Amino acid sequence: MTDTTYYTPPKVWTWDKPSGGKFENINRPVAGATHDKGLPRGKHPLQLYSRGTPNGVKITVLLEELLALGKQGAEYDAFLININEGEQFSSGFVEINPNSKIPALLDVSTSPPTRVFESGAILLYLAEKFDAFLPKDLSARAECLSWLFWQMGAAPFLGGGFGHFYAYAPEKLEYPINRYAMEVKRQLHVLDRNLSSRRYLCGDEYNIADIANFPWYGNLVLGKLYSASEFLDVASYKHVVRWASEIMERPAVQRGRRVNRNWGPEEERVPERHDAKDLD
Ligand SMILES: N[C@@H](CCC(=O)N[C@@H](CS)C(=O)NCC(=O)O)C(=O)O
Repeated sequence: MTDTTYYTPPKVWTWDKPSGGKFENINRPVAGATHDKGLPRGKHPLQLYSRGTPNGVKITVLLEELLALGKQGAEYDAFLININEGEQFSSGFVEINPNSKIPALLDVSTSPPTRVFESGAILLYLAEKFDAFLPKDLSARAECLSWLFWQMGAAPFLGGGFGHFYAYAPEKLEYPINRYAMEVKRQLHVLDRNLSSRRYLCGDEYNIADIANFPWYGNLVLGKLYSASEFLDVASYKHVVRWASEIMERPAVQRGRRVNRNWGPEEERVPERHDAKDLD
């Protein structure tokens, strides 16, 4: 029998004590800005406000892929939003993302500037704007969007569920770890079965569905997320490992995954990117 602390919920929940765990100083039950501060602006058409987490990396990988294709309009400034310090609650950030989460994009090449929030919406916006990494054929496009939206719905169980209770919660509790380990293994099996007959998630072409899924499920099976490789037996999802290893080799992925990263080995950190040379 596991030792568990039982909790009897009160009639009405109130925010009366710190939640504990890694994110206790940023979690709040209310939305909106906590302080008045504008966002910085760089010189490029695209202004990205983000951090090098899996959701942030999706966008910097796509931008680096677009630049590698020669799409000059995809030049971008990537400003670091230090979410551990509450910078996602500044008035400037809330103006472009009322949900106060990275990543958020401002396209200043349109008049007026276009704000885009939610990483899936940003990937779709950029793919449509630059006519790349999104199939044109209606059926192929539907398959791509299905795997893109699958990721948006599935990954919170991996990050907010499994990752939170396995790696970040102040105590290890069997019930939530069990529940989310089960779901994450099921998701890995979904991907593995799909990739058993396809090179990429939607077929022969690499596109925004792969770019969205890679930083979560690719990093997980390559042992770069939550130190959970052994616990989840990630090596058994052979097709996912093969897919992730191939994507990891792409030069744009190698570049994009370093942007807005302000932790880890020095050579992998590029807290802000304002020029291609920042990554060379
Ligand atoms: N569904 C959102 C999720 C974004 C998200 O959860 N971002 C996290 C970092 S990966 C964040 O900004 N957390 C700060 C907070 O919750 O205050 C997306 O895909 O853009």
